[in-house]
Amino acid sequence: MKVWFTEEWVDGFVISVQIKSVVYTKRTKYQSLGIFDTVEFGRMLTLDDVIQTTEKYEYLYHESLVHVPLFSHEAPEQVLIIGGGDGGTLRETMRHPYVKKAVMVDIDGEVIEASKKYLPLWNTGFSDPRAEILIENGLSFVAEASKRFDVVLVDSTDPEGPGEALFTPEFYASIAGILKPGGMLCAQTESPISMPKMVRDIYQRIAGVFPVTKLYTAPVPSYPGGWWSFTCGSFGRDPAVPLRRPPDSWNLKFYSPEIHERIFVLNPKLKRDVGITD
Ligand code: AG3
Repeated sequence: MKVWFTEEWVDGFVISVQIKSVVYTKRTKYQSLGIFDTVEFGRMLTLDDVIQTTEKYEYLYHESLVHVPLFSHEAPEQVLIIGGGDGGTLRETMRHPYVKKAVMVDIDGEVIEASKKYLPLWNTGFSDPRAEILIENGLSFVAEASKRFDVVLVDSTDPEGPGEALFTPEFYASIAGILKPGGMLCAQTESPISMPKMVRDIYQRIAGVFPVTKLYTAPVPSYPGGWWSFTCGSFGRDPAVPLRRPPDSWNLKFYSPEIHERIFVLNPKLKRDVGITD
């Protein structure tokens, strides 16, 4: 018998992933968590029946979210990660020798615990002495933080349930308030192909706060439409210009300085959909 996990991508269109075994499931205080071994994607984490990360394709998402801002910032020493409980964003962040401290704030400690136990590929950053893990509401954290950061990475779920607050204008304004001079925000901003209106709304909210706002995209076959967007905001620094290159020893699979420059090139329909005029 074949067992399938199904996520509804949009009305009338689902993706189904064949399950080999159920590794762990839990109803946490905030969401339902599932970890599965799958036939095609390897190990997979789901939250509220939405695919969050898969062994086969996580590099596309995490390398894109992290290395674009970290390589375009002059000296990213203090990094804040909001969300990212699986650890993939932290793992990529900790590769950077510039980083003196990375604070990761996730609302759901049970996602972190499960990831530490069952997601060996993603969890290597947790043990880094420069990493500080806080189980807290990200919205309140940024609203109340006294510390300032060079780069803020928002690695949230979709704007439904616990992730919803992490797409609000208030949240982006609070982030702007805790950035150091030259600082930069970079957030995952949903699917440009299957949710263009959502991407537009999020982009416009970030553009309402940051004078420099730039969207880039990467393929992620396990997310709706197979194509994902990220948006950076800054007060001057151009996130599209890499200042350093990763050493070969990192063995990255997607990111390179050449990719960095190209992923900011957007097709005409996407520009129109999102309201980008330049
Ligand atoms: N966070 C963004 C996942 C969004 C996926 N959406 C969906 N499948 N509808 C990923 C967390 C990885 N660190």
